[in-house]
Amino acid sequence: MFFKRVYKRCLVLLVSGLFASTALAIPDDNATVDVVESEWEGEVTLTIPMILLGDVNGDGYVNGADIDAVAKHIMGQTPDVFYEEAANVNGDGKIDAADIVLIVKMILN
Ligand SMILES: [Ca+2]
Ligand SMILES: [Ca+2]
Repeated sequence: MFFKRVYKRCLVLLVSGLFASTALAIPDDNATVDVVESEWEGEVTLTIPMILLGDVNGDGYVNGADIDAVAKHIMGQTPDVFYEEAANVNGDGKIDAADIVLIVKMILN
């Protein structure tokens, strides 16, 4: 569900950048893209950024560095790279110790 939502949001944003005359719904689970008019023709290569839950620093791995980043975020510090959607592992809208617990479980499994 989470990946589907993120994927759709990224796709909608990319498509909206390609077509200037595109009518867009608000990107959410029910987002739709309607291309109203376009004179553009050609090939498109879409690079879809995917978010890996728990990979808070975006290096492709879930490990202690991600726990460190979440801990710093909770303590009010700003890590160099911090992906909030990846940090909110349980999807409750908050980034707190419960997410750290889940990241630890991901590492141990
Ligand atoms: Ca990481
Ligand atoms: Ca959370």
